[in-house]
Amino acid sequence: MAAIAAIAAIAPLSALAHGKLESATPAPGSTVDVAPGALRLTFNEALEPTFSSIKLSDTAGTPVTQEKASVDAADRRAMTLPVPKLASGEYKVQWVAMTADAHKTKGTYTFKVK
Ligand SMILES: [Cu+2]
Repeated sequence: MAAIAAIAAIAPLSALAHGKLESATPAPGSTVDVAPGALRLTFNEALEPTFSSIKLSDTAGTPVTQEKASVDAADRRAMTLPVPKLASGEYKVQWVAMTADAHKTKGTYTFKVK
């Protein structure tokens, strides 16, 4: 019962919360053996596709792809970015997330390809 009450108390707050990155593939700060075919970022709330984006660049700041991120139709909290075959090295992910309340949040993280 206490748990249910706690969830009920939290629910209205999370509906108003700003977009927050909950998980990503590859994970922030990780080193992957195999270059990913796509990045997938999952947020705490549904995203507005028009104003949400992912930019992937190498250590020199050069964009790795001109492709645009798309929101997953089956799970609107997730967006994916197809990426070309990545060489070994470090990559920087810059994301912008706009949620249904029109608030924008952004963040940056890196991952490495072995
Ligand atoms: Cu908000």
